[in-house]
Amino acid sequence: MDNKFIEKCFKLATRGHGNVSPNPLVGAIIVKDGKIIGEGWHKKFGDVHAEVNAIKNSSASLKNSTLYCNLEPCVHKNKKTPPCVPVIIKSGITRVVISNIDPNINVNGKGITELRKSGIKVVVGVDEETGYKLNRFFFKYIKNKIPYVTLKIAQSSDGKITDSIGNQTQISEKKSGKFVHKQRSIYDAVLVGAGSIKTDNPLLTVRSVKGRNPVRIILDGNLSVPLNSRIFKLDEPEKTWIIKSNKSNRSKAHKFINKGIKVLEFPSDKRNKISIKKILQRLGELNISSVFVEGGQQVFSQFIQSNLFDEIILLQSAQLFGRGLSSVSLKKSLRLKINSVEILDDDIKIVLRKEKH
Ligand code: AOF
Ligand code: ZN
Repeated sequence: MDNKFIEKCFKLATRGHGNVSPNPLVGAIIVKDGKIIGEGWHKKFGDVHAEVNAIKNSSASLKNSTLYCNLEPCVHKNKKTPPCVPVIIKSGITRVVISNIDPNINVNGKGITELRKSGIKVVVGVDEETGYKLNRFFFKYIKNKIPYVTLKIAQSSDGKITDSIGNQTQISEKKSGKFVHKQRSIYDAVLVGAGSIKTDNPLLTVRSVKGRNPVRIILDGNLSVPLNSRIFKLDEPEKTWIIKSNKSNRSKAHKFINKGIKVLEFPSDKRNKISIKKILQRLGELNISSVFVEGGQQVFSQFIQSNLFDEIILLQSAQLFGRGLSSVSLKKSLRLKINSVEILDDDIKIVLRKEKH
C-alpha cells in the first residue's frame, strides 16, 4: 500500500516540472482509512510546499491519518516558506511515509527526527530509487553546486551526426521532436555550440508541447555567431546567453548586450578553449540546476572528455551514413548504464546514465 501512495506522490510532484527549480519536485497525499483525503504538490519556486498544500486541501479531519511525501518534510527557517514539520505535527497526522531524505544540509534527517520526537511514526526509503531519478537535478545541484548535464545526441544507426557532405541526421519530427521540446520545457537551460547556430540557425524554444522556454546558452569562445541569427530575434532576449572567452572581440560583445542578450566572459587556454568546469560553476551560481546540451560534436566531446556530464540521450535514426562525422570524439572509452530504451516512430531513444546520483 505504501508503495502505491508514494507512486501517486511522484506523479503529483511532476506537475511542478519547469516551475520549481532549483527546488525539488515534491508531491504529497494524505490517507485516512484507506482513502485519499488530501493532495498537494509544490507548484512554483517560492510557493507553499507540497505537504502544506495537501493539508490545506484535505476534505476530512486529519486525526489518525497518514501523510505520504516523496521528500522528507523541511524543518529549517529563514527561507521563502515556513517549515512544514511544525504544521504536520499540529495537524493530527500520526504517520508519515517518505521516499527520500532531503539532502539539503539544513534538513538532512532533522525533519524525520523532529517528527519522531513528537510521537509521529515515520517510514523512510519507500521506492527511493524512483525518487532519486525524479529529483536527479535537485540532488546533483544541491550537493555539487553545478547543474545536472544531459547530452542529447541525434545520430544515424552507424553513429554519425552528419554524412560526408554535412547533411544532419534526421530524427522524426513527430515523436522525437515532441520529446526534445518536452525536455526543453523541463531543463533550466539548453546549450549549443556556435557551429550549431551557424549551420542549423535554431530557436531552441518550446513549440511542440505546452511549457515554458528554457534559458538558451551558446558556447562561442570566439564570439563568431552572426548577429542576425534567428535566436537573437526572439522575445525575452535576456533568456539568451552567450559564453565567450576574454580574448574575443569586446566591441562585438556590446552589440549583443545592446540587444538585451547576456554575455558571460571566461578565461580561455592557448587554443581559446574555455573550461567546462568553470562554465558549470558559473551557471550554478546563476541558479541553473540542469542543462540540456543539444550539440554539436565538439561540444559533446568537451563535456565527455572533461567527464562533466550525467546523462546521454541518444536519438538513433534508421539512417546509415557509411561515412561522415562521428557523434563524439573520445580519447578513452567510457561505460555507462542503460536507463531506458524506447522506439519513437522510426527512431530509437536510448537513455544512458552515470552509475550514481
Ligand atoms: C518540503 N516540501 O514541497 C519542498 C521542500 O525556500 P523554500 O521555503 O521553498 O525551501 C526550499 C527548500 O525546502 C529546498 O531546498 C528543499 O530542501 C526543501 N524543499 N521541502 O518539505 C516541499 N519543495
Ligand atoms: Zn517544506
